[in-house]
Amino acid sequence: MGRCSLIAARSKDRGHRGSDQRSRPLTFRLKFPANYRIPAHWHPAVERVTVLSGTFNMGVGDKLDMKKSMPLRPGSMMILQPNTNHFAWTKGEAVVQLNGTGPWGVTYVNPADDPRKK
Ligand SMILES: [Cu+2]
Repeated sequence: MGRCSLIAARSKDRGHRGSDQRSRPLTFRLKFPANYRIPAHWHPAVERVTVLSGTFNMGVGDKLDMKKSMPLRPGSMMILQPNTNHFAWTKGEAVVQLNGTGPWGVTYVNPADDPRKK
């Protein structure tokens, strides 16, 4: 599996990997390679996801389930309330913009899925 790369932001990929304790608006633009998986996780604040290119498949639930996801195409948006377990995956490359507000963080439902521990 390739790596998700951050295209534009002031910090490293904190969208799905790290945290930011400051209270401020955050924007991350991320490029996901084909066949990428983001295991189920949640954030402490609202996450607004806008797809810029490609198809980004997202779903809500405690476990990544490709059958329970929705394909989001360029221009589509998904808004997730705080503490909502969600997951995503790609088949082809996709570029996505995340907007959130700090304090920001990511908690994986299954701690073993946490890429920061790998
Ligand atoms: Cu998320």
